[in-house]
Amino acid sequence: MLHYVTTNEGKVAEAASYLGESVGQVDFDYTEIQSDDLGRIAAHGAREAYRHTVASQTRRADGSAADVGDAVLVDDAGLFVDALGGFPGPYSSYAEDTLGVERVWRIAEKEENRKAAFRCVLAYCDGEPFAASPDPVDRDDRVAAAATGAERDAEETEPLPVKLFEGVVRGRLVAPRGEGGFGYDPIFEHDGKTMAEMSTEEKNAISHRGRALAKFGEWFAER
Ligand code: ITT
Repeated sequence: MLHYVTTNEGKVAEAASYLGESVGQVDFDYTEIQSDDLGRIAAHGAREAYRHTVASQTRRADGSAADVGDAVLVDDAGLFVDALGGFPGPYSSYAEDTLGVERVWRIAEKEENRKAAFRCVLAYCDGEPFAASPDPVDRDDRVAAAATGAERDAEETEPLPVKLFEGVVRGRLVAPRGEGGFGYDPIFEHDGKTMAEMSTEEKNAISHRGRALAKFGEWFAER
């Protein structure tokens, strides 16, 4: 059983559509450290989530008890607007909560260059080390822990390697269109359609998350 650790139902729907029924949501709000590197944020989250699952009985989306110690997958994503120096980037969730998607569009609308990228990093941890492969492994437990002031904890526990899978899609910002998807989907256009105008399958075929899931799925099948 693979635990998809997120508070965001939209992400789970996309992951389940890609990876099938073997994925269960763990609604665990891990600490998001401050960093401009999504990989570092996701890796820190995956360690915390893994330690959380081994320490406690977690629950699947359907309410049944999940096995303790199963693998976790954390998904950290963001919208990076070229003309705004990558903003909101790692602060996308904060910007959505405070400004709202419509106002992010209003800010971007003033710019001549409306190009943007969506990035997603999936961070996988099952407590075991990894063989060499093209996708990077984050072993920087102590540095990430120090950023949250949890240095002592990291020193007292075994460092946990975390495998990272990244996906990127480029597009441009437009006035909101479409009813599907979630988050910034209505203002992000790729190939003439906003992501909110795509079905889950269409979005997965080209999206940052779909691309990261494709890399992860191929690697996980061998694991
Ligand atoms: P978790 O951290 O619990 O997974 P979250 O929604 O806070 O949930 P992120 O920090 O990764 O997740 O999300 C950053 C923001 O980007 C947030 O406002 C999301 O709604 C948005 N977002 C992430 N993936 C997206 C996607 O595929 N399409 C549109 N918006 C997305």
